[in-house]
Amino acid sequence: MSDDEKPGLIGQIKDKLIRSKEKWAEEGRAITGRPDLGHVNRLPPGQKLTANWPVLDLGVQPDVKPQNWRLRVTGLVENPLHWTLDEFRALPAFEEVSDIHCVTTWSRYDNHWKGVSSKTLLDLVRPKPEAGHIVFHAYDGYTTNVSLKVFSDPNVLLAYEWEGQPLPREHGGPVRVVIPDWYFWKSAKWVNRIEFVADDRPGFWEVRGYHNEGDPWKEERYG
Ligand SMILES: Nc1nc2c(c(=O)[nH]1)N[C@H]1C(S)=C(S)[C@@H](COP(=O)(O)O)O[C@H]1N2
Ligand SMILES: [Mo]
Repeated sequence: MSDDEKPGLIGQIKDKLIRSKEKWAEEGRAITGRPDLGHVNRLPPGQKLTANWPVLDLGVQPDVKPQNWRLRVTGLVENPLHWTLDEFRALPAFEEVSDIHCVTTWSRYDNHWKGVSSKTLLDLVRPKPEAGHIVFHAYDGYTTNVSLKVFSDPNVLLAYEWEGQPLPREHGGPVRVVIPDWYFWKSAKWVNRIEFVADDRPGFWEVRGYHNEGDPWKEERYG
């Protein structure tokens, strides 16, 4: 899918769903006011453990065929690169087990991911000194932002497998971002571009009442 096709998809998003999530943000829903800064528990405050894996999206699940998937790295890097899925899967693989915490209050433990670590990607593209932030762009028009520091965390990856299987389409396959230390809205599904920028640029939910960071241990849900 080319970038030109994206505005059509974003036009189809479920306005009602977005409105209700915005309303949650306005009302501060699910804030317990009991931060667990010491991480004595595994379950962050206000979260409920789930065994299944809920699907959340904007009402569109782009059908990106493996042969059509591309990932581009743009912006403030010394070495802008792009990969096909085969090329991406030929990069050094990184495997990781981590917990998911969604701002809508479900958490899921022990997800086995395989993909390319942010470290491998950063070593290849070499961010310029002025690059301080990252914007993820996805095939459905979704965007989300993190600092370069957060992206550099050793548990961050671009995942193409979950539990030993290709990442399912509804969960962002062929490739999604996984940032375990932040609420899951920061983990862009169907990622197709990683943009390095100097100044922070809030993404889709960040401009609709969600926190700019998203640390579940501090309940950074809405901001
Ligand atoms: N491209 C894209 N990525 C996205 C979203 C989205 O709508 N589009 N939703 C975010 C939100 S709000 C959540 S909670 C998680 C949900 O991931 P899951 O459906 O695999 O559970 O994806 C995040 N990444
Ligand atoms: Mo979410």
